[in-house]
Amino acid sequence: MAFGRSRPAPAGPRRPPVEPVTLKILVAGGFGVGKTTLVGAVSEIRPLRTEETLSEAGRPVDDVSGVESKTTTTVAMDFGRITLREDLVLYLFGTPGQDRFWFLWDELAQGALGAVVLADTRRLEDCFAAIDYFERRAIPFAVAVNCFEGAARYPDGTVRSALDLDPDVPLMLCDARSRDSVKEVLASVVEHALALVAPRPDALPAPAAT
Ligand SMILES: Nc1nc2c(ncn2[C@@H]2O[C@H](COP(=O)(O)OP(=O)(O)O)[C@@H](O)[C@H]2O)c(=O)[nH]1
Ligand SMILES: [Mg+2]
Repeated sequence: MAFGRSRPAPAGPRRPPVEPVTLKILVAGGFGVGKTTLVGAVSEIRPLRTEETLSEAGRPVDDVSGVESKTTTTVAMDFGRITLREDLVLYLFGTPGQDRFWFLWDELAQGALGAVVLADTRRLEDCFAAIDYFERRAIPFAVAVNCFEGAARYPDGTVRSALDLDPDVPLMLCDARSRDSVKEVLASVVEHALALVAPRPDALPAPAAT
């Protein structure tokens, strides 16, 4: 589950250095829902954006009729890092939005602890594909509704049933531009994912009676 190691955080005067655990979290959701914004809001490193220009390879699948001058397609991938706690560092990977980059999702999903699915209540259906993807692969995820101004607010139950979420999937509101808000979302994903992978104390056999 650990995705890599990073350098120990600087030690305090008396405390031994802490080697943080590093975990990989995916950030998914429809186009324009705020993935790049979310990664940028929390990342301690300048978010890396990989721009790939695919012209020949994309020609058969990119419908450029009417926009014949558009001979390139750009895919941007977001990557960032955040120290959630002294001993816990997250690497964030934004998933590409375009349908034909699903093969990249499989690469990105390797070793991921969990995922955030960003949703916009004005077009909830844009995140169905991401939810399906994580459900099928049993990758723990939380849904964060990015609260754009002007988007209607709905009760949790309404959003849950529209997305057909299992009751244990965390659902929260967030502002992808706010570091604190995004940190809360990430903490919730980590907590949810760890609860699923770690044996629960109440799942342990009861001690034998003496
Ligand atoms: N008002 C508002 N705008 C946002 C929020 N999150 C993202 N945006 C804007 O929405 C647009 C799309 O966001 P972006 O992060 O690029 O979406 P992506 O396609 O999922 O990466 C950008 O212009 C952002 O500035 C938000 O929480 N509130
Ligand atoms: Mg983006």
